[in-house]
Amino acid sequence: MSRLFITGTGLYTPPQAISNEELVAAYNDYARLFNESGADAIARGDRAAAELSSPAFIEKASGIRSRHVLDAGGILDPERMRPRLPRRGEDELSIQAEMSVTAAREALQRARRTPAEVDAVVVACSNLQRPYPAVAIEVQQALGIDGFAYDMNVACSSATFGIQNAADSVALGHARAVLVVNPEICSGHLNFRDRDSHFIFGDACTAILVESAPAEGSDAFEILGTRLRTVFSNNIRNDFGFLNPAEQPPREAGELLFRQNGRRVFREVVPMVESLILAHLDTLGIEAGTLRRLWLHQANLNMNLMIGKRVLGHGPSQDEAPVILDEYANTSSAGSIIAFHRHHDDLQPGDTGVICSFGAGYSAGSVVVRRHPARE
Ligand code: CO8
Repeated sequence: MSRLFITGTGLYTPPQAISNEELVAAYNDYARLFNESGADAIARGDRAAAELSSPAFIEKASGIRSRHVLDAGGILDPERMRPRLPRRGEDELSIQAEMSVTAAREALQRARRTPAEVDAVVVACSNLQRPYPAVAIEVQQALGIDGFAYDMNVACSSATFGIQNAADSVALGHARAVLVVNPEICSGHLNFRDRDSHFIFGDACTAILVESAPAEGSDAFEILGTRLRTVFSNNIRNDFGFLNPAEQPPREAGELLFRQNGRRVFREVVPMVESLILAHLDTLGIEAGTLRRLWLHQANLNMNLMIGKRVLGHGPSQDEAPVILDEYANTSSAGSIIAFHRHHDDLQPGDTGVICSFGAGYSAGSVVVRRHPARE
């Protein structure tokens, strides 16, 4: 069996950001307008009043302080509450392809590789802006890669599932190197009028290069193993899809956006992730106590502290399980990769860690990596 490596990662961060305070001010303006316009119905008991949101609740419940987004103006407009994205022509690069190309170029540069040395592109993310032609093929063309490309979606676990696909392709000799990219535009799929979830997500794109032999001076981590798990659940769901216009009766607008039962997700996913990581480490003969770092999916700070404690046996420090959701919020599949991208330079040759995603499906993925010795 050939050895497999993550040899470079990249990150695209949208320049615009929204703080909790700005987001809540816009939401509360919307809620007041909603209550004023429906005052009679609310007084009759025919309609529930919209309750106000609070920055203190958001930070305490989730650990989120801010989020990067493609367009703050549209989201913060209480009459609109969704991003305003200029429509692009067929002769222009699509938004997701543009984000992907930026992140992918950084991953290639860190891996000391050129597009000519890559044979495949996998775009793996929660939401694709169109079904076809695949965004991955557009990225392949924009980068000048000769080979094959495809899109895939496993919600928040798309990146780890994509890494396993890439590792399999390299191990089987179908590609010398595979680029996995995760262009997450969560703001397009979030209901900014829903007080329970309006604060959860942000936008970003990550890229990962997987190959069988690192180039000299690359940023390499050996993949010791990957393990995936899925268990069906309706607790995180959206029903946006091509059959919507055909369905009778039509769905409510809110059903075509993200919705979840956050408490149940928290309760059910924590033990699923704990057992996935511990069983995976056991198979590889690695003691959890020897792990140098956990790069966990970034959905909720309290969730990550609990998973870290159950895996490591003690509450994890920021050094042991870095948190990026204070700045980025939940960026779906990009979250654990942003944590890895931002927090791996200090690892020493031989240090071992776990990249772990979890989310809708339910889905969870564990990628155990070890810092490769060859490094400038
Ligand atoms: N401001 C003030 N108060 C609020 C607010 C608010 N914004 N929202 C809720 N409250 C109130 C509630 O009304 C409730 O009040 P009361 O106690 O009087 O009933 C109280 O605060 C507590 O509410 P909750 O029980 O809902 O609060 P929690 O402590 O459970 O925190 C969280 C809510 C933060 C959502 C938490 O449950 C959580 O993060 N759970 C984990 C969820 C998770 O991991 N989800 C993964 C989803 S991501 C994924 O899989 C990708 C999907 C695809 C991408 C989609 C792109 C958009």
